[in-house]
Amino acid sequence: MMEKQFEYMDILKAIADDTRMAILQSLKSGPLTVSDIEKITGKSHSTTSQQLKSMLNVNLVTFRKVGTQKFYQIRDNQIFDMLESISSYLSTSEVISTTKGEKVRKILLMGLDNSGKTSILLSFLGNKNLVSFMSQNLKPTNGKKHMSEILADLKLESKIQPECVYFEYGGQVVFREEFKKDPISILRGFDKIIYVIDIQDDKRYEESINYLKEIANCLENISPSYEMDIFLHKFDPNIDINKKYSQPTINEKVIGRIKQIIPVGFKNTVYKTTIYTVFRKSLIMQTYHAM
Ligand SMILES: Nc1nc2c(ncn2[C@@H]2O[C@H](COP(=O)(O)OP(=O)(O)OP(=O)(O)O)[C@@H](O)[C@H]2O)c(=O)[nH]1
Ligand SMILES: [Mg+2]
Repeated sequence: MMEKQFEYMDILKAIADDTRMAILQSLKSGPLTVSDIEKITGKSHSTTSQQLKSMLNVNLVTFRKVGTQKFYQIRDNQIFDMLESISSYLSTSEVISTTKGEKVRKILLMGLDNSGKTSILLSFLGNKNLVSFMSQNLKPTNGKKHMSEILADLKLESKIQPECVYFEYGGQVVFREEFKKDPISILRGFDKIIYVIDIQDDKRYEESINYLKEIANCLENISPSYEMDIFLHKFDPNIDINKKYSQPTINEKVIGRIKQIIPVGFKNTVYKTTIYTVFRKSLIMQTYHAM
C-alpha cells in the first residue's frame, strides 16, 4: 500500500500549536511514554493524548509498543532542521528590516579574518548556499569595502535590494593594526556594528574578544547610544552536540566574557548565526514495480 503523502499545510498546522510544539521538543532527546511527556510538558493526560493523536495522523510522530507500554518518537529528525531554519529566518529578517520612513541605515561588519563576514553579507544579499560560498573561494576582504564592491570582486549580482547599506571591514592583522591607529575614521558614520565571532574557532576566542573590546571602547567615545549586534557565527545545525559548543561552554567562554567587556549602558544583542543550508530532501521520481 502506498503511504499517504502529507502536504506542507498538514505539517505546518501540526506544529502550529503550543502544546504540540512542547511535545515535539520533549521528544527531541528520544522516545517517551505519554506519562513521560506529561511530566516534561506539564499538560494533562487528555490534552497530551489528543494532541499526540493529531501528530500521529500526519506522521510527525510514530510509536512502538514494548509490552503494554507505547513509546512515542519523532518519525524524522529533519523536522528540527526546519525549526532551526525558521529561527534563522527570523533573526535574519530582523537584521535586514528597518522601520519605514527612517533614513537608510549604514551597517559595518567587523570581526577577525575568516570569521564569516563576507559570507554573511552575501547571504543578506540573497545568496544563501554555503556550497556556493566555498566554490567561490572567498578571498580576504581588503580593508573597508561597500557591499557593491564585494559583489563586484566576486563577479556576483544581488538578488535582493537590502534596506540597509552594508560595509565590511576586513579582519586580517594588517587591517586590525590600521584600525588601532585611527579607529574613529573607520567607525564614524555607521548606525550599527555587527561584530562576528567564529564559534568554531575556539582557539581564537580571546583574540576576537580583545578586538571586540577595542571596538566597543572606541564606540563609547563616538556615541554612548551606539548599537551593536554580536553574531556567534558558524553555529551550524547540531554543533552543540559537541561539548565544546554546548550552551554552558559558550556561556562561560564567550557570553560571560562579552558581558565583562561591554561598557555599561551600551546596547548590544547577541545572536547565534549560520549560513549552513539545512539538509533537504525533495522527491524527483517514484516508481512502483508490481510483482
Ligand atoms: N561551517 C561554516 N562555515 C562558514 C559559515 N560562514 C562562513 N563560513 C566559511 O568561513 C570561511 C571564511 O569566510 P569569509 O566570509 O571570507 O570570512 P571574512 O570574515 O569575510 O574574512 P576576512 O574578509 O578575511 O576578514 C569561508 O570558507 C566560508 O565558507 C558558516 O555559517 N558555517
Ligand atoms: Mg571578508
